[in-house]
Amino acid sequence: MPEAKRALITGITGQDGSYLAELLLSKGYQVWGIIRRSSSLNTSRIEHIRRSSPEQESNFQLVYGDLTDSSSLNQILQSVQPHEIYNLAAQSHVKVSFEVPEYTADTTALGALRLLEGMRQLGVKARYYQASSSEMFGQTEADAQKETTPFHPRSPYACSKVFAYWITINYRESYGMFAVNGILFNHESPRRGETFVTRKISMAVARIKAGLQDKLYLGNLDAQRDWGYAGDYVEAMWMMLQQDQPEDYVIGTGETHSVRDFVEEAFTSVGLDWRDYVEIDPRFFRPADVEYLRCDPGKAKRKMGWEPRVKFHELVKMMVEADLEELKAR
Ligand code: NDP
Ligand code: GDR
Repeated sequence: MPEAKRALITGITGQDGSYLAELLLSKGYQVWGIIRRSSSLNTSRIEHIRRSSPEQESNFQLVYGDLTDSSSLNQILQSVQPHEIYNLAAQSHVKVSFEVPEYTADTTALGALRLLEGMRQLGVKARYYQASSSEMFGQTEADAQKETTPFHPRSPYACSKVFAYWITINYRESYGMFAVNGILFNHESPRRGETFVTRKISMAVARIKAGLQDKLYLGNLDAQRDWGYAGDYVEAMWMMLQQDQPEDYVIGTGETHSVRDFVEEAFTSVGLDWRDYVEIDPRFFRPADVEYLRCDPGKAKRKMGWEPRVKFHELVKMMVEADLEELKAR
């Protein structure tokens, strides 16, 4: 039997890391995930994998490390000798990046460099995926953003992602590495972090419906995003590393909706009028925001045959229903 492929995932405890781990295990990979020590449990999104079949469990290994600590990263690279590396770890919250800009750059920008340089120095010949972001387009003039659209980042987070994007290309061009950027537009799921706007809304709708909450406080309702489903997007990550040539791709649905649309759709799905519950709180505005994003995913469809399966309406429904179920299960 051929040796199983080994994949190393940074950010495995996050939304995308958990879906990607499931996908790779289903394809027969051995999955290694980097986790951080924390005072409270941070593995809730991957506990079900650890508790699944003995075979799956033996193909799933967690190791302690941190993107700010090259000694831990180098040790892991050397011992795991992965065939594929998915760099999903980041301080990923845009608003928080204004509060902790230096830490955000250390993890989100320099973290990518530490991995790439570790691979180079140790001679690790893995294929490398960099989790780049539509936030890099920022204040964009384009009606739909694609691989060639210029960047205008609007936050310390987005500036850090621009560095990580270019250093990935630089290592590809300088050292012939198979290193690619997936420029992913917003993608959500029932596992989305609770302080991102979609999950904040779906949880509030479920709690208001259950009589546990009266109001939902939000910031900018006019911002428009291209929202897709995380489960679809991790497939695109894997596909990018299976191509003959290392290339960068934008991944999104091609549709845009405002935060207000999301709110309306979510409240309507449980028979409520959002105007009775939503209040604006200036605390949730950012020093600079990204007002409009819409992906042109034409290249991903043409070259990889990737297409999103879940669109806006189903996504909102999926998230609200999951939060209603979670409340019932308590
Ligand atoms: P999450 O915020 O859910 O997960 C981030 C992960 O990174 C967590 O596992 C977190 O660990 C880990 N992490 C944070 N800092 C460090 C560090 N210093 N060292 C090691 N690990 C660290 O993000 P998502 O899953 O939503 O996103 C995955 C990646 O894709 C991120 O890089 C994000 O910026 C990017 N991205 C996300 C998009 C989206 O819409 N979701 C769109 C485009 C890009 P812990 O659990 O311990 O905090
Ligand atoms: P974003 O996602 O900044 O696009 O980054 P987020 O859900 O945080 O914000 C989307 C838009 O909603 C507006 N908004 C609010 N946002 C939050 N979090 N909380 C609120 O109360 C609120 N009210 C209005 C924001 O101003 C913004 O315009 C996400 C992250 O996953 C990044 O890591 C990723 O790179 C990008 O998506 C693509």
